Amino acid sequence: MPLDLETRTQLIETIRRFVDERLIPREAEVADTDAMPADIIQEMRELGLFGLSIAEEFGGLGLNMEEEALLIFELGRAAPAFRSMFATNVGIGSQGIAIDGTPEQKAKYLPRLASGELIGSFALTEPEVGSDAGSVKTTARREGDFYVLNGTKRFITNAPHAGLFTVMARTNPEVKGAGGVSAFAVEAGTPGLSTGKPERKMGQQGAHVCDVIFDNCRIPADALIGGKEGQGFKTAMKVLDKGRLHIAAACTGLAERIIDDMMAYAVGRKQFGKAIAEFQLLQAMFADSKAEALAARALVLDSARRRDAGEDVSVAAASAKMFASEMVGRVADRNVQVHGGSGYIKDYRAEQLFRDARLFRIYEGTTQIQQTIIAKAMIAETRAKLGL
Ligand code: COS
Repeated sequence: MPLDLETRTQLIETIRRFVDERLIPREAEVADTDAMPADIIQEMRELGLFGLSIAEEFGGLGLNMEEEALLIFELGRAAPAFRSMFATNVGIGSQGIAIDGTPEQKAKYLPRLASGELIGSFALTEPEVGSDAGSVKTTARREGDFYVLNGTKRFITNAPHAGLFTVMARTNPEVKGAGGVSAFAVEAGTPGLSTGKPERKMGQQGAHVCDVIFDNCRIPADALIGGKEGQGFKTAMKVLDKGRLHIAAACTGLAERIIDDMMAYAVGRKQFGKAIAEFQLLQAMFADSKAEALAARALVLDSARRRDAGEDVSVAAASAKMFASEMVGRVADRNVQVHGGSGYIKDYRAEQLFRDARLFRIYEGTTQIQQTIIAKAMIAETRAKLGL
């Protein structure tokens, strides 16, 4: 059930205050220490952020996609590492189970994911399998009442903190493509599962990624998500459709924040005897940024409403993710330019947010993969229309 307008407005205002008063002031500390403060994680738990998208019957807030997007616009205004802390539980780390899990799997894991007691991670990418996600090489061999997992997953967000992994692995070696892949819910601490050293990254310090290694890792057969082999790739794609809308909302929120920073600097900074905001060459940057951020917001909300109405949003989600992530890249770049020399100096947030924003064009599907998804659907639709 959608929230009534008053509750929704209150929730947005609470989150906005949390972002302005608690998260933005801690950005430098998180970036410098590359760690998420325990008190902030606890406050995120208390606000219900880990369970935004998880149904109320499992202890989450049960928001629909439109409501989630509205909150992520706000949360996206803080440096992205903060959102990353709970976002895998809201999206890719829980939704495999929420969308395709058996009733037992949902009952077992969703309450602990919703409360933030358990951090969920999504393990699809491998050293040799990035964009070509249907080619996963990690194997899951059936042995009686168990599966035995072998392989390595790479760049897995929140893996160092995860208690539960959604793992895509090949159950049928005869089928080389997507149809041979199954999804599993694998608990951290299972013998044979280990995590690598956290990667050193370009940006988003405070958010952590590392390898996840399976070495004869035996898991019970009922860890197979949905209880059916060969469905794992489709589960992953459904999870990513939703995840891409979430990322597009995060990009939009970050762009809106950066625009505020850009304007505050431009109005305060004087050159040639007046505020640099008075110069028309900069005004073009402000106007382009504003119009593009408004367009992203509208696209995200329209796509989210379509998903809530039960439409297939693969193309809309790919379009929103592509547009919003490219847009925030341009906005972050203009902000560095407006800041001039200060834009290159660490004491200002412009350079950090520029580096932080860069990841959005890569993870949960690169811009080029989104283009492929959109174009492929357009061609298929046209062929069907023309009977070709
Ligand atoms: N929802 C449900 N099912 C989907 C789907 C979706 N969004 N997208 C594809 N499928 C289904 C297809 O219908 C097809 O089913 P059938 O075999 O029954 O016809 C199956 O999945 C295979 O689809 P397709 O042939 O399109 O797969 P491809 O191997 O061509 O791969 C891309 C498609 C490139 C889009 C996919 O591999 C992808 O998204 N790659 C990027 C992965 C990514 O985002 N990684 C980021 C890391 S995770 S944070």
